[in-house]
Amino acid sequence: KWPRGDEKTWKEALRGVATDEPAITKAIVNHVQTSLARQPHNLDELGAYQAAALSVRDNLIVNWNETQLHMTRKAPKRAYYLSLEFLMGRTLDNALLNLGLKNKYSDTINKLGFNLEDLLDQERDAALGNGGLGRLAACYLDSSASQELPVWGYGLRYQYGIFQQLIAPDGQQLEAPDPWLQNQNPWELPRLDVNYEIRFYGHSERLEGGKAVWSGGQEVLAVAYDVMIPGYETRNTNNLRLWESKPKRGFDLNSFNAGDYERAVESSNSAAAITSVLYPNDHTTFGKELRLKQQYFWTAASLADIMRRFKNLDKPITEFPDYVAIQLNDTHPTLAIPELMRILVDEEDVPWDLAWNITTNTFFFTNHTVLPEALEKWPVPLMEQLLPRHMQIVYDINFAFLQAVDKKFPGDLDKLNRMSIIEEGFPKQVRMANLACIGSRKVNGVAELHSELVRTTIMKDFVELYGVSKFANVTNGITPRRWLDQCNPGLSQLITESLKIPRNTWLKDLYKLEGLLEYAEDPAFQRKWAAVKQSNKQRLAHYVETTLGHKVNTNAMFDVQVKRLHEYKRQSLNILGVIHRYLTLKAMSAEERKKVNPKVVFFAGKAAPGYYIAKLIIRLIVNVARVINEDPDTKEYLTMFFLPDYSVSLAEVLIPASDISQHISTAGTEASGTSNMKFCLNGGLLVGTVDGANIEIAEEVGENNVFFFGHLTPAVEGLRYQHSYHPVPVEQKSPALATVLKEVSAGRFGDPGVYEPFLNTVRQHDYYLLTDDFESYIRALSMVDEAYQDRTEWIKKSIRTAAKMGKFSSDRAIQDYAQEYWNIESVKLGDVNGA
Ligand code: 6GP
Repeated sequence: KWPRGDEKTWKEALRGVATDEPAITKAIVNHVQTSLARQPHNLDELGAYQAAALSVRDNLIVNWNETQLHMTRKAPKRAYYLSLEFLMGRTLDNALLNLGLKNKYSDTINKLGFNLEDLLDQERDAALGNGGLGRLAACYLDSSASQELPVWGYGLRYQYGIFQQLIAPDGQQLEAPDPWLQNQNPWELPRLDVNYEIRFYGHSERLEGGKAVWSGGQEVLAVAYDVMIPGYETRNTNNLRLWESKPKRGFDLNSFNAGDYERAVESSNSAAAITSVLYPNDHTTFGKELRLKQQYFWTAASLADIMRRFKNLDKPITEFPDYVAIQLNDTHPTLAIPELMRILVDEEDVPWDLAWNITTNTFFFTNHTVLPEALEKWPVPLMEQLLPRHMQIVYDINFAFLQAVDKKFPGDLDKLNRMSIIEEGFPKQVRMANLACIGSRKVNGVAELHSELVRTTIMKDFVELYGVSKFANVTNGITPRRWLDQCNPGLSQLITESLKIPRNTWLKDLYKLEGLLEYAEDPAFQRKWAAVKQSNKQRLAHYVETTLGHKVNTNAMFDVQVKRLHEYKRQSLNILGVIHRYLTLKAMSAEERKKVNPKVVFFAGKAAPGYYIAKLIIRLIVNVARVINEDPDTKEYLTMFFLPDYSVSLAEVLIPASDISQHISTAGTEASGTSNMKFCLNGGLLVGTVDGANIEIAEEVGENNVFFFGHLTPAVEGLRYQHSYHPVPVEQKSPALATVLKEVSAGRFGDPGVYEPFLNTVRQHDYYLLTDDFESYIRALSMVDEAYQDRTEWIKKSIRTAAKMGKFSSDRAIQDYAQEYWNIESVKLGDVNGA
């Protein structure tokens, strides 16, 4: 029954999605005229981008709105992905491809006197993430929407995303703020009506039966901003809800009434500060109060929202886990566990044991690294002050938990100590990984090797307690829509033509790429394949020329390493390898050099602002590039570029252009890696260590198509022990490396002395095993050179690699989560063009 008014009047006026050119033109021009209040003669590219984006947004809103209504009616079980980071990148191109409107928009925009590609370049990246963990969350949202799964993301709407990286004249990284919201963000919908009050500080008074009352302190408001997540070729449009902090209206009435106006204003400032900035640290935690505030603010708002939605279903509270699954993206949202307990016990009057049962059937926990510096711990005194009720709940959880451990392993005090949520010491600390594990139904790592390391190292005791079935693996994936179709349209088209199936078929079932195998030997196909790579290399060369003012030899091999700067990722090994190559070239005669395979090496990546050694490595890269790019003896054979301000958008240009890319972490340290998958999907080959998802990539494409080197994971511990107790000088282990270090020390690349702190990490403890892996690394690079000489063989490898990437679609990963973890099913609204 029609809810109100005259059905016909409504229906005639309800706007559908604008899908034909006249409607699109009208929509764009309307936005120029009204939303932007501009005219054709003062419309610049930014304005034209905004008008186009607003018109696409209208389409998304229509679909989004229908999806939400449909989901509310169907009331399926839903999954929620709680992530402090969503590294979304740009939206317009992706939305047009998903809606199937790119060509029509391109034509329309031409007629309006602009070029779509130029407009796409006007968009600022939404860079609310640091690296792999945040980009994975973005790929998972894409796959969830594309597979019509009822999945929402919950995160924070930071005013400032990851910092903008500048390179100073001396080569150092500088950080500038990223005011990404400056020009308004067309992709979000402010929902000022959706808001929750979030409490901090105050005191908690225990009552009978495990309950308590938490009162006093400071309250701030969490306001929702909804970001529409379109699925590929479906009308299903999911939601990413980001919270912004605001002072609660009427702010601190007590100080206000006491005439202390300044204190009242102060509290409103601190409320806004909560969501002001993304912490730029990757894999490290600093125990900052504001970060803990962010974590609680976000988990409390998200849980309040989830609980409200559940209550609208009018089901008994015991059925909560039948309707709600919550994935914890690393330990950052772990406070959701005591928060759900607080809601159930204190607000819903659920007995403690039942509440614990509900909680432990709701949460799932993904670990993204075994590096010890990334395991979050919060000082008990800080938590007691900021979240007094949660601290009590954590103690209560821990008490019951330790009793259970003691029952199973009587008298094993060491075990109790290791497994306790509370770490003894001054101050005591709350171990978030232990809490996350204890409060979740399942724990997973992000690639086979990593999940095995989770089971045998950081979670060993927990595996003994709970049994191994709680600890599983979901190998990461990437969305082929952005990471092939969007970033490499030439290759996408070639694939569609060759497979003779519609583009949307293989983009939704990436295993279909295997059909390319039969063309690997076909010379005509090889030529086309190589031509696509060549034009992508030209696109990158053009980018380098316009940003750095340097010409790039596109006939050279393109060797790329792009990722966060971190000692464990060993950009250090790469730069020392480049220096070695340079010194070798210098020592050759002009005749000998002519036989050398020319190579261009690209680096990009940000270092955490406080990470001294990582920043020093950037400085070294930049300064080595200066020297070798100007050396007339060698520059024909070797050049190198550090591209500043790495981003999702820059990755979209770099990845399709690579012949070879480097994934060279110390074995056992890179949980998975996801750019390795992106490079391979675009026909780039890998040089890498036997680590993370490199291993599974090699399993798929065959070891002969991957250039592996270096020590294996089981050897790492022993080598580190050796470094500490029986050190062997670098000269003995690797004379080549010793020479490289000496040249850097001596000031060949500027400023003798500047790099000593970094060089000493290699000479002294060498925690990341550069000295152990250098020789085999150099050998692997020679094998790469050799393989590249036979261009036809290389192209075959490239084709075979891309063809075997089916497993690494994030659609597969999300199906795994949906079936094995969340127990949710897709709910179809309808495809883009039909009912
Ligand atoms: C990263 C891992 O280092 C990377 O190997 C993995 O591919 C990615 O997560 C996605 O799973 N971890 C982080 O970015 C991080 O901050 C706490 O971990």
